[in-house]
Amino acid sequence: MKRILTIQDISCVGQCSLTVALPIISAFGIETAVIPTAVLSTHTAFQGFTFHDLTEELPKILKHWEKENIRFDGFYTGYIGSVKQIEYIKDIMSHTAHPNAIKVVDPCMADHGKLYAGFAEDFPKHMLELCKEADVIVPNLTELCFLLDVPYKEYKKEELEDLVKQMGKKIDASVVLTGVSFHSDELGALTYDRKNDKLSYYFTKRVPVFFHGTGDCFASAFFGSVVKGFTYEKAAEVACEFTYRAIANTEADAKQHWYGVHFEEALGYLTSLK
Ligand code: PXL
Repeated sequence: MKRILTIQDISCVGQCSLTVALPIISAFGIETAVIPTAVLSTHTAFQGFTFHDLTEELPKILKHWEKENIRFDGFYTGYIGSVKQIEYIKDIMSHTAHPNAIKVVDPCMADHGKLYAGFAEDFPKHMLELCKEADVIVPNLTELCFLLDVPYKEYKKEELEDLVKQMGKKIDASVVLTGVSFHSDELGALTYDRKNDKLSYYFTKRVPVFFHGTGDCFASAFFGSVVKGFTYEKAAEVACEFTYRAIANTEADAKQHWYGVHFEEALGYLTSLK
């Protein structure tokens, strides 16, 4: 059985980051180890959340793992608790990777044109450094714009394709842009496979409600698919289908359950993949 490491926060309530990554990646039959970057009472879209930074735990954890000779087949990073963690994460990856371990970075820091609460204006330039370590990154449009330092606005199809290629070139990695839509009734992802210099799209029906945490569901299902051996194109398809199912499951409960999606009933889709 493959063993991977995912590094992101624990938001105790909120259905995002580790509380979704752990069950979703496990559903692929992959052993999922974690490093929490911070503990929050809820994710940052709630008012008045608590935040306990775990930055200085990271080097201690690595020191112990080195003694135990612990290695991983893949890494998936999400919400980072501090700029300093980026150097620590690079260290952890370089000391604990099996040869050919796959590295997925979700530059989780922004949405709808704005950085998440708590991130300084210069955070994207630090996140860019972590992206350079990745084989593939999974930004939304806001994150892509911050990483490329271009305005956040609606882009035409050809412009978007040019932006993901620019991004891939800048970090020498593949790029899966999430939340892509050219018609009001569809939503999907644009994948730029850098090695094959190939673009591909996958769309599902759009559920006309916004929920938090869908990027984390997407990234977790994408990562699980890649570790399982699927191409980036196929992995993006699986992630779109899974996220669509999770969102559709939540639509009727949107008022009460605004903070995340009911992904649990969609896990069966992942366990049945061949
Ligand atoms: O879903 C992304 C995410 C992860 N972790 C924390 C967040 C968010 C989005 O708001 O606040 C703490």
